[in-house]
Amino acid sequence: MPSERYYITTAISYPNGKPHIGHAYELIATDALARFQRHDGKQVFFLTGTDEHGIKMYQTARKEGVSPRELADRNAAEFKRMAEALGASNDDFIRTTEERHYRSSQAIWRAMADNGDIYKGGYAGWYSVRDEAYYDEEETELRDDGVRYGPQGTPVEWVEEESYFFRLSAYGDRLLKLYEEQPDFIGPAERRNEIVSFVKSGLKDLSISRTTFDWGIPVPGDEKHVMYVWVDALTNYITAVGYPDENAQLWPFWPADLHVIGKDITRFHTVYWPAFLMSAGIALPKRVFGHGFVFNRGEKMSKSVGNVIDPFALVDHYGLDQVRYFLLREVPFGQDGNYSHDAIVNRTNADLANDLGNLAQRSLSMIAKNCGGLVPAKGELQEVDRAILAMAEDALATARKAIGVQAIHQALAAVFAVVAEANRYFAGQEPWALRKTDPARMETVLWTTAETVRRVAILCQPYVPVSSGKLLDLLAVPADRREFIHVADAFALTSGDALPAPQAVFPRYVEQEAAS
Ligand code: ME8
Repeated sequence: MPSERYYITTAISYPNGKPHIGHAYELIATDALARFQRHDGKQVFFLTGTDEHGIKMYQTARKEGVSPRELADRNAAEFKRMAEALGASNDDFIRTTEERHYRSSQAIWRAMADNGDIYKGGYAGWYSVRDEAYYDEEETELRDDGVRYGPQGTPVEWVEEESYFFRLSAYGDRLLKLYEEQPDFIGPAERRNEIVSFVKSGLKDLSISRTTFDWGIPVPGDEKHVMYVWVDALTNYITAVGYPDENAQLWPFWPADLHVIGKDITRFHTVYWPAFLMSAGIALPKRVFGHGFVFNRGEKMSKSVGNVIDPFALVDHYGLDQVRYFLLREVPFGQDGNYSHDAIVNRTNADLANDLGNLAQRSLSMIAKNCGGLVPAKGELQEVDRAILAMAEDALATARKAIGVQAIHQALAAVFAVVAEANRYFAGQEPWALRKTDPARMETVLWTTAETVRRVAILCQPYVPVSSGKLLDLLAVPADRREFIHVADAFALTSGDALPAPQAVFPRYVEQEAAS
């Protein structure tokens, strides 16, 4: 039976430098969302990549004395390496300097031109290289330092040149209609409100080509111009699924279900991008979610971590699943958040090592000792047993609802509420005391606990895939019984099945300074 398709993307990062924690955050969150849909039975296509053109790349390369292509090659390799280090399950990694992307960007340009939406004119206005964005004078501010700044706090410079324009001004009403008819198009709600009022205030035509440098995709028919980097950048989402070849194998994935981006680039994704697509006669993505920013709280972390902004160092130091869990649990998705050594250590030790790790370790080692290393005999279940098992099963529905609106932290909280309750259950049932008084009941309690751990481990896979996999291995759950449908009673642990020797899955973080 062909399953439902789900197409999800991250923003594509500028490889003008090495990846930082913000890039890692976005990739981890999008990976969790992608994995969730896969475990929920969908056919997922998950895309990430690098945005390699534009004046920022050009200027950085000049400063470093290398060609833009060399700079892009060097750093795109780092972004790919980061995707691996973070356990990202992306199905493709697009680089905008690839041939397929030139073809696709030139095709969308022609489609917009054929629709009468592109004309040649002259541009004079403010440009931020850091944001690769044009701003209206009213959006800029001349500060005491004599420098003019744009709305994101980056310096702007006056630009005057011949340029092609996109007739964005003609799309205001259609965009407002889109936001109204498809209220889920922009999330979270604050972002939607900002964009609606931006569009209501009136849209100007958008300068979409540059002539002062040549690091970009040539404008079809006028090679003196290169495309404005955002025209080509946004197009990556359709390039990867085969545009302009609508018979491409992956094209049925379009329109994308979800573009995950940072809040600073919401305007590009919810105003320019749908307008370009409308103009070119291409279906619109279903939803754009603008997540918040993560900041270093500024405290010194640990000597051995060195530069903690570096995602590789974070993963090396704290462990992959620990970093993933922390970022996904601690920062409500959509809001800004902080990360700090203490906060990561606290989540690692309290939630992962103490709550989930100990639950698994204590129940599995009792099983190893008292049940001959076999799944315990499940006797008649009591109300308490049924309650914890039902809670674990119900967490799936709660998580599904939360993930539907990208509330990743709530989905995780629902699963960890089960873990907390399971610990209370285990402590309350005192299986160690039952060992003497009622061994049959002890086995039922241990079975119930192990079965709860199985359900929790299945549900944890999107967020902490490596550790969840280890837990499922310890419960001898076959690889083809790890999807969300398998949380149900019908797939519960079978008494008498052999289990491997238990091992600790979630190590505690021990302060190195103190340990040495
Ligand atoms: O914006 N916290 O690239 P980029 C969280 N090439 N997210 C952050 C962050 C932080 N501290 N810093 C950056 C671009 N991000 C364009 C995108 S898409 C067609 C083109 C997020 O390398 C940022 O919001 O500056 C964006 O979603 C992504 O990282 C890449 O940022």
